[in-house]
Amino acid sequence: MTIHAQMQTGVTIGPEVVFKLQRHYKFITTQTFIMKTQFLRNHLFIATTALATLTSAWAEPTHGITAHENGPIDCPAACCARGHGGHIHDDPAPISLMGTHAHPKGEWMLSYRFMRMDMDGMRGGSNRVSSNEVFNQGYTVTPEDMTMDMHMLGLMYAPTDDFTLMLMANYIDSSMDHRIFSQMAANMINGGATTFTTEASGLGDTTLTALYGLHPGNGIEIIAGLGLSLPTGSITESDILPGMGGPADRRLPAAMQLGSGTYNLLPSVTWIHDLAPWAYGLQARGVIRMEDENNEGYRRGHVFALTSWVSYKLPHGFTLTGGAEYEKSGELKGTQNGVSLMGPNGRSVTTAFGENYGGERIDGLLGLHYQGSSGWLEGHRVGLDLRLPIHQDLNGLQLETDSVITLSWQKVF
Ligand SMILES: [Cu+2]
Repeated sequence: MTIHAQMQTGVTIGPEVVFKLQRHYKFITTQTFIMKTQFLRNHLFIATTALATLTSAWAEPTHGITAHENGPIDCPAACCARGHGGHIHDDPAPISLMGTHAHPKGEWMLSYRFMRMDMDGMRGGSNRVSSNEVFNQGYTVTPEDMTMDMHMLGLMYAPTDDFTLMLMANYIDSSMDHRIFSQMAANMINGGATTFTTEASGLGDTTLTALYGLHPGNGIEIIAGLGLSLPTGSITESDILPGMGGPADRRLPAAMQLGSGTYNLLPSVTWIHDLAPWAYGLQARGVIRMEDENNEGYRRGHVFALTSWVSYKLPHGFTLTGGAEYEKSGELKGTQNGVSLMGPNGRSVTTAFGENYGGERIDGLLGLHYQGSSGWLEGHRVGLDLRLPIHQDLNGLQLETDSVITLSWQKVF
């Protein structure tokens, strides 16, 4: 769709003008964005460190004497939620994390999350690289930026006091901007336009998770989760792409596909220590691909993530959260069916190659959520969560992530 518009514009006012306008606009937005994120990143890091230090200093002296706001400190999830007319058991975890609470028997919860991920500029390992540096490594096309929006609809139900089931469906909407290495190559494969955009949208993979909650007392809660990810997201999305003979409808690389194409196992363990008004927690989780390859000849890498956070309960139902997350993911294995590996400069696009997937990253998390306890707000929980990168060491050449924003709404029935 977008490429049609660009090409039509290109014919009217010339591709060079369009290209210059785009570069100019991108330069300005990139400069302001870098300034903004750098500022936020520094402050987020300081805030997180300060919170963590304060909490560890606080933890021991208050242990066992602080009254839980919703009851005694060793009150299990079941009694808290029941005793207070069905609001969500006080979940102090950042709202972008899943599987951080269980429900009492017979309780339902509906949730909606909106996530926007912004990526701008390429990275090789932990260093930023320019488009020209990508071309110098033999690629014909480089991604320059990407936006991914994800709408997540979740349903939780507890058949017993120990087990909670969670179903989650996603709708994904992605857009990626690219640049071709030279005008001559653009003439050969893209009708003369040196930039193009690809888009894909639709249902993502669906997950079904069982959570088992343990309450050993003293405000400690342990939740073990085991999920199964079903390959409901399409991996055969296409868009107008450059290639020999000019732009045509062609298969998109895995980075733009909506699903993984494989059945994945999602184990997780969450440990929360609630010392109201403070709480802190740890979550370890993974994505294990249960097949060697999907129907299109590849599989994405396994993922391991570890998140630690602290939260502080403010008056009037507000909770502030801060933390850090480490994530490691593997390369993409196999060869993507229908995705060309060759171009006029040698290789096609970075996303066609499995070595340009996965890597290690550390992100800072900062969030605020609000839990309604009376009137029409009773039982509603809304929140905002911001993730900013502290460290990224990506495999091969990939777009770096600049920010992830999550908005969330939850309601218990
Ligand atoms: Cu829930």
